[in-house]
Amino acid sequence: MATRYDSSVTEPKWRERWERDGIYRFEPDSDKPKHYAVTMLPYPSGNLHIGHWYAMSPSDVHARYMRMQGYNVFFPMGFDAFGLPAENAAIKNNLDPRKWTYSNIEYMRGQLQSMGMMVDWQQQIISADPEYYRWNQWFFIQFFKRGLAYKKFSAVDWCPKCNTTLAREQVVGDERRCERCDSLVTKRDLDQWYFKITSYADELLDFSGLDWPERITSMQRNWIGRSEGAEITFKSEAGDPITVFSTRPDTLWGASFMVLAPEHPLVAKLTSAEQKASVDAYVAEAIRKTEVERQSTDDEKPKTGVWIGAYAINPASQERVPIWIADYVLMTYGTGAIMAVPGHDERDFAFATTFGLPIKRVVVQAEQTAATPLEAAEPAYGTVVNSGQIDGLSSTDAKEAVIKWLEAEQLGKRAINYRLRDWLVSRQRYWGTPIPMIYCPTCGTVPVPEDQLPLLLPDEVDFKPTGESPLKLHPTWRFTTCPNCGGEAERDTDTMDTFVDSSWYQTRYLSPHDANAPFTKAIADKWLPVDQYTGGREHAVMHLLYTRFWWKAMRDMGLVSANEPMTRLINQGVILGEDSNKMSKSRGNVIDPDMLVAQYGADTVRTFLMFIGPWEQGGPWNNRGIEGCVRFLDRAWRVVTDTPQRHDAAGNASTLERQTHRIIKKVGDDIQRFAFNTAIAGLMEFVNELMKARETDVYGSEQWRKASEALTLLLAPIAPHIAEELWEFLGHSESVHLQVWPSYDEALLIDESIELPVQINGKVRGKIQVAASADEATIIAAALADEKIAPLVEGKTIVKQIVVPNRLVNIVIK
Ligand code: ANZ
Ligand code: ZN
Repeated sequence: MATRYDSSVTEPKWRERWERDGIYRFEPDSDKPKHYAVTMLPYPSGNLHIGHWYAMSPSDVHARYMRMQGYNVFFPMGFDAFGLPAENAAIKNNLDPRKWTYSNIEYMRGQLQSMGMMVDWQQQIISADPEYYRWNQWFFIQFFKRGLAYKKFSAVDWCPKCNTTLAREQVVGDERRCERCDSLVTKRDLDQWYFKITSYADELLDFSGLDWPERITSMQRNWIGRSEGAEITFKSEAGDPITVFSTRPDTLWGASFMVLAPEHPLVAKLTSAEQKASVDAYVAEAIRKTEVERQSTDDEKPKTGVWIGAYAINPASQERVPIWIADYVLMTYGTGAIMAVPGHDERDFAFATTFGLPIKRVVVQAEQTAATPLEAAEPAYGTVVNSGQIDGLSSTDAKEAVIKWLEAEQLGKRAINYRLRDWLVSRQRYWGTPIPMIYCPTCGTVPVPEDQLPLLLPDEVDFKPTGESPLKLHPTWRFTTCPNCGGEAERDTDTMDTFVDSSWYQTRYLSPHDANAPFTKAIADKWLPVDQYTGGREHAVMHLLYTRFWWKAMRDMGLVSANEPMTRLINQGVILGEDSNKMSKSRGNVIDPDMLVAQYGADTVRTFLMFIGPWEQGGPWNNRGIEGCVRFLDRAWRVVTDTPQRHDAAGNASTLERQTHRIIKKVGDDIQRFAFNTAIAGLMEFVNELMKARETDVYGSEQWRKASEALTLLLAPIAPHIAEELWEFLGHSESVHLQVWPSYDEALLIDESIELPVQINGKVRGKIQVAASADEATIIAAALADEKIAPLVEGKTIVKQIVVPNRLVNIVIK
């Protein structure tokens, strides 16, 4: 009889053995088919939380399963080590961000190792290592050379607390708060670097070949926001062309006024002397408001605006239309000017109503006529009216006709607009990758020569957030000579957005120490793209869009050949506190994984996390639930290792065989689709079946041995330590993690069938064949449908139906 299982002894023992034997070592050259699994790398905040466990350990289960399926699996891990928290800790506690980060990494690596993942730590990457960020700089320079990185002076979103610029994606909510610190975001004019993600906008809308969740692709689609329409040029009465973007060129005849964004460059020129004072006042006010305040489609919110004292000519109707400015028109979208069609656009309708401007119907529905009054804007497509030569066309056909006409008359052209903006990458902070650019008064912007990379971060800096990069305040760092002319020059003192680091890291894992290239081509050609990516869905529009952009840029540089970086993506849900609220220190509902591991062992924590519910949904933590998993693993342990008290009752080896084959199929299928909870539920049931079988003479038989081995193998991905211990107990010397996933026989999946006699009023009248596991309702239905029984009960009243399990069916009729 085996001793009780003690995770505190057994788990570290196996992890040491795995490490010693190198069973998880990356073998890029093996002949087996490759499977590259990546889970989003953690930020070294200092402590692993239960959310990390929830994201990573099930990913490890799938990776291990694929390995047992015969794949050469690579499942690496790293640290997303640059970023603001390190710098903020430095400011607050007077610590060196480097020390803070690297000591957190040391600690967290230990925590990660306690999970028992199949990670080869020799392949780890740390984005703050110069050997890593040097390639960020190299890519930056390649992007610059290819026109994918450019500098622009512009008003950018600025977090006054973090003292840095934010990418549009980092400004959250209607109130426009900083994603990190929740401060209200303001604007600032700065000279900034951008990556030209917009040049891939159309390609980024194409998700073909990707097995990604629909919610992620649709968020990306909305984020990119492609609108098809036309640019149409109106002319002011003085002859200045004013171009608008419209998705509804079919409504051109209904454009009864124009609206320019207050910042529009023509405002100053077109404004009349009489209107100048009120226009200036309005412009000053609008610039202070945030974009979202301005964009709000809230019906309650009154529309504001000012007539600028000028008119334009509608190029289709030749009508004279007044030109207004209003803050609901944004300078950052389209052309910053619109043709207002109040009959069919809600915002224009509200504006026209407020200011008494003409509202004209140019679209009708079936039950309407050209004279039907408009009570509100009617944005729906229909049939065109009151529009000269295009009257009678459907809105869709009219769009095409108007675009063709505009193009022929040189009054406009077909146009596509995107909501997507270029990726702002400059950050005025220290703890990031220095931007490898030099400004020479003679030669202009010159990249740092590639053989001088990495351009290292200086050690001694003052971190005080001043709004300027600490690199700029360093006494010497920024002063250099021009690589071109040798004259005095200055470095760019900003660092890169940390999303740069995570945009290509999956390629670096393959060859983390390559000193000649971002990754070793021969290995990358074989291993990329990533087959399975896992992580949180909060990364839908930043990381997951940036990494697709980066990949396409790498493809166009000839570095990779596939079109997408990660073929299959699965997002885990969120683990909530036991009170179903988000875990937070202030609520006191935070679950500490270290304590759980100390109390129950990693295998139990892994098992419970996967048992909580569908992985993609997440759910609340439950302290009672974990006890259930303790009992399950304990029973699994005992069923294999304990000798039963008695095992002399008659058992059925073929039933056990069927149960075994069925669970093999179920667990494999479930893990394959990341349905861990049902896989574990199935295993729990199987352990119960084994518990029963072991009290019978099946115990000790060949089939018994097969069933216990199958149980151990099926447990291996989920509870890798216990499975290893059981495997050894079963007499094997090679690791369970090097074994092949057990196979099943289709024929044995079909339920065993039994024969039941069917009585009518106590007399046997027939026999039926039903599945051994059939429930009562199925058995009765089969009995009533039987060709001998059916005619006997026809027209009679059934008084009672009795099923004696495994024995008989009795139907009492009158
Ligand atoms: C005339 C029109 C008639 C419009 C109609 C809509 C409905 P999406 O779909 O988001 O691309 N627009 C264009 N530029 C704008 C700007 N800078 N600020 C605010 N609004 C702007 O929206 C495109 C529509 O939004 C455009 O089509 C334009 O109004 C407005 F029945 O033109 B439309
Ligand atoms: Zn120069």
